[in-house]
Amino acid sequence: MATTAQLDDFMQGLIRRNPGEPEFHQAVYEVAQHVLPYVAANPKYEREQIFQRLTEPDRIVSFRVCWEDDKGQVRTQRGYRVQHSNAIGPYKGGIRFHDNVTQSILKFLAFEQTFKNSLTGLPMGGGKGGSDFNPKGKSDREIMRFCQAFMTELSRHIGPFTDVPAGDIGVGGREVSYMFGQYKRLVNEFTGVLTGKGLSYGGSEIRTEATGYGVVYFMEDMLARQGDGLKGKRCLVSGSGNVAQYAVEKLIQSGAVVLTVSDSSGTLYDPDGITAEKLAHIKHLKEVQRARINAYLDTYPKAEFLPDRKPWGIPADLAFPCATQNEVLGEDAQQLVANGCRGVSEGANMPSNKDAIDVFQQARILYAPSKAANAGGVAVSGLEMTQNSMRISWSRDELNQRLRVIMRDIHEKCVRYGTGDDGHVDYLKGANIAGFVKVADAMLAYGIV
Ligand code: NDP
Ligand code: 2IT
Repeated sequence: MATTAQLDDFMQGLIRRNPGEPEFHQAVYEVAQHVLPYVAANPKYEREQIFQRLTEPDRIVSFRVCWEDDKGQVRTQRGYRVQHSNAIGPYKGGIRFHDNVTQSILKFLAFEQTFKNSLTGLPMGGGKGGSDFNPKGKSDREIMRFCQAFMTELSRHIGPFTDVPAGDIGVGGREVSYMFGQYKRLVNEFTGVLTGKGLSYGGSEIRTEATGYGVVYFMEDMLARQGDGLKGKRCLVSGSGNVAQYAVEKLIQSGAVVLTVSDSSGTLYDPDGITAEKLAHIKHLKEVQRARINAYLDTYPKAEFLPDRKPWGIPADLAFPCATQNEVLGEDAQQLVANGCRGVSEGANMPSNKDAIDVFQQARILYAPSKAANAGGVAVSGLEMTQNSMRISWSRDELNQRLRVIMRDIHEKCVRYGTGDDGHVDYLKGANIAGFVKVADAMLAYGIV
């Protein structure tokens, strides 16, 4: 068995080889703590150094992106694509536009994506890309020019059998469409090279909803295993973008009471609960007006805005972090647990830091890690690829049912690999090992490549 000393040694080597990349170290540690002991008990993986090889991305492309703003000024940004592993399918994963994007963040996201995509059961490898471009306050034309400039270089590195990007923070339907339009112009091919496209040009029903819906489906399955359900549960959601909006939608449909959403300026607390009508207003504020979340108060003045605060201090039964990495720290987790929170399902990637996860696990509450809970988005991206290859479009019902089944399968895989002797399920351990095994077996079959 791998010991704490072996884990420490392994991490020291990783940190030495990847200096100044704390998010990448954090993501690898989270997986290594479970996969190293598993590998030690399964020597075929150890002999072939499978996990060590998986901590080195296949390649990282980094490039200059120049564009012109509305004032005619030249702007220079950095673009990246981290192609982490194509062991079980073409590289697949989103593109993030946010001013805090670094190589470390994209390496952590690409690493996580490989395990997540494996869990979906679909043939997709892992990758992630993005830029330190800040889309906030930019005009529509500026967004278009940036997306075109970004794709002009990225187009050399992607393709429907090579690498299929999609959206992530700061990249939604509008940005995917500008990038798809530019790829089509450059390559002169109409092909499923991006997912999250518009419905009239190769996009899939349910892709917009998939991540948020899946996060709630996963919570539903965890609760059902304990003979419980979502009805009447008070829920905290962070973020107010794509994932948060559709998590809120599914929670409302399931009879839960959603008390919060948030953005980087603070938390909106609506003690009466966010209804379907209020959610429609949030979608309008965020997608059409591109306003800040506190604009909600202009229409619903009984709600409260808590500037610079996260939702985690408000008493509730369940929490759904759907904004960004490391948004739930140890003290946040302690507050949640002290207030009686019984379950956490992660919509964002790596929203809980190590201290927070320790708190959840010691309290033995239901904790669904992002690579399992938010896999619904990339799963429906995989179904978009299938539909593009077959040149057909499945119906909304068909896709929602497929999403539901995929989320249930992921839950079962986590239970299979994560159940301890006392019957308690460690969903993080289950997701890490189940995600690893499929990729590892493919790598074993290929030999040393
Ligand atoms: P959006 O850009 O649609 O929304 C992001 C939301 O998170 C906004 O409300 C934003 O607020 C908030 N946010 C972003 N960065 C920060 C920050 N540094 N601090 C506080 N709040 C922040 O992105 P998505 O909803 O698509 O993505 C949200 C999370 O879900 C990310 O972690 C992403 O990786 C993950 N995810 C997304 C999937 C998808 O299909 N889109 C699939 C799986 C995971 P503000 O506007 O103020 O920045
Ligand atoms: O983190 C994620 O899984 C995503 N941003 C979605 C990736 C995708 O290819 O749909």
